Amino acid sequence: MKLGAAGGQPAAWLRTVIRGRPVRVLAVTGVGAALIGAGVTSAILARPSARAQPAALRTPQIDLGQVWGRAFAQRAAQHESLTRAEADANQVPAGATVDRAANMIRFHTGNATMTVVANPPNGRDMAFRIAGLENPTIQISRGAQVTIRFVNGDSDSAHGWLLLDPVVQVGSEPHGPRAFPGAYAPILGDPSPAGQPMETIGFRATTDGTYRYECPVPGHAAMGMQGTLDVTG
Ligand SMILES: [Cu+2]
Repeated sequence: MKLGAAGGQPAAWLRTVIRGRPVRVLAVTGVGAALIGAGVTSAILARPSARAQPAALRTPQIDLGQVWGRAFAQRAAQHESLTRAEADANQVPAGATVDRAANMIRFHTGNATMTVVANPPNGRDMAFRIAGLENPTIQISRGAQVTIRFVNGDSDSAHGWLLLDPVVQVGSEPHGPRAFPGAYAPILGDPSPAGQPMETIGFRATTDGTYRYECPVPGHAAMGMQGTLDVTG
């Protein structure tokens, strides 16, 4: 890079002092500045206008779900066929009643076993399907042992399932600590020739409360992948 022609932008070396250290700053109009000092090599971006900013420096619009879908493909412990995943997504769990008008599932037994399918075909995008409902409210008795067969029914995006308590809103995203030990299905990637990735998890719902389940892939809860799980005595 020649002085005065940094990427076609006017440039000049400046001398200044940062935190007591003399440094040389290569100032490049409309792009940023590179700092070179004693033991310091770092880059600071100035605030060029969007028009002047080269495309490579603009904030990329990355869909982490798709990136992680590819990264986590082939890593699931279990798989099932897409046909089976679609059937599972609509299956009413044993020991439960479904109120479709209220979008609610109520378990009446001490063992609550259900299949949760993320983004199955022929359903609403960015939603969990359980017993034919999208993101239903799930009611469970205190002390119940909960078993969840979590299936990623998507063709090209990673998804997970996480139960939170309490819910803390960070920007547009709900977050918080895990509600109960084990109440987390790991992020599963894209399907493989073996089928849709699947993981079975279990936890005991020991404490009354209203908890929120969500997909932990950044942005997905805000796009709709969330619902409520109530534990009552
Ligand atoms: Cu997701």
